[in-house]
Amino acid sequence: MKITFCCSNTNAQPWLEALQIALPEAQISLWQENQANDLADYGIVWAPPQTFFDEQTQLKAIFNIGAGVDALLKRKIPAHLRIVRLEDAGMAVQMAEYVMMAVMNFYRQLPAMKLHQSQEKWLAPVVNDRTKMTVGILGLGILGERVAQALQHFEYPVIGWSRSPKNISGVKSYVGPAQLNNFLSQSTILVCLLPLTSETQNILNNSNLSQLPKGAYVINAARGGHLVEQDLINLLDSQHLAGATLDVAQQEPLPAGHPFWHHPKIVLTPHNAAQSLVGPCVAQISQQLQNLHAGLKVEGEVSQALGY
Ligand code: NDP
Ligand code: OXD
Repeated sequence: MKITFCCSNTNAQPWLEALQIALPEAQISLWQENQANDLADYGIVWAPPQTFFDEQTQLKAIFNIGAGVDALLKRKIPAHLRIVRLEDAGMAVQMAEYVMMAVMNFYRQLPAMKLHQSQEKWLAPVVNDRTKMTVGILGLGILGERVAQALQHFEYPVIGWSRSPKNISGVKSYVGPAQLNNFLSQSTILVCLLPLTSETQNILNNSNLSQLPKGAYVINAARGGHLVEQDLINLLDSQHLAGATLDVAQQEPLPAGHPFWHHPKIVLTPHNAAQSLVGPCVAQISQQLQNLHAGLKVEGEVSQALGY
């Protein structure tokens, strides 16, 4: 079988080496433009250009080196082409860690303590009531569920919102647009772990964020396209929201002069909440690719219609 690897902004060498070890029978090569004669059966990709699809006309399936497929689905992709994304593959624990870092930073009031430190004050902030620190997770999928477990370990009340109902122990499930306001009005900390689709784009807007209780905290570790950035800034500046941790932005890297760089209530990280690590990702992709090739069940298939 022939596999072509096309990942922008990635050092391809460690991936190619690990893939060749995992799939010794396969001919694996780095995709290069204008080599339309070299047609592969499978693609392993991250944000490929449209030319990739225009030239690689014999592909049976593509494997996305990431959980989110929003960038991929911007391309014109033949409807028959099967698309497989990563499910967890070492990302869920990283995401749980990231969200816990942000939740604890807020709940344990680290910025206030840093300020006291700079003022040489040995002063403990008033303890927040944990039972009132309900964490609402938008998106109770692979990552959202793992995050819910981590939060429950530290006894935060957790609720979640998704398209279909969920049965996760201790997590109240809210479903669809009709239950969104009820869910938001109870979320003292809001965590976004939704895929970016036409339905979820701009979901973190003034109207929805205003439903959060006064003094709420927002964590967006999903996609920049979920957040209307100016609405967040207005709600932070008007004191409705206490702060935000953002791993993603509408434009990445964040452009020079963007208000997020220096906003005192925003913690910004460079889209590294959960990274695709070569070992676990290659293990999952090679297994799914072999399953698909053998006509067996494949996990992580993406619906082009739903957009995730
Ligand atoms: P999943 O597909 O497993 O979960 C998505 C969840 O969102 C599901 O619960 C789904 O509901 C819900 N959902 C989707 N559309 C809607 C909608 N219209 N209304 C309500 N709920 C909806 O994805 P993952 O958990 O694996 O990943 C989530 C996202 O996290 C990725 O798409 C990616 O954008 C982002 N990500 C960010 C990373 C980072 O480093 N910042 C790293 C990895 C991922 P249902 O279960 O009913 O289908
Ligand atoms: C992903 C990401 O979607 O890293 O996997 O953002």
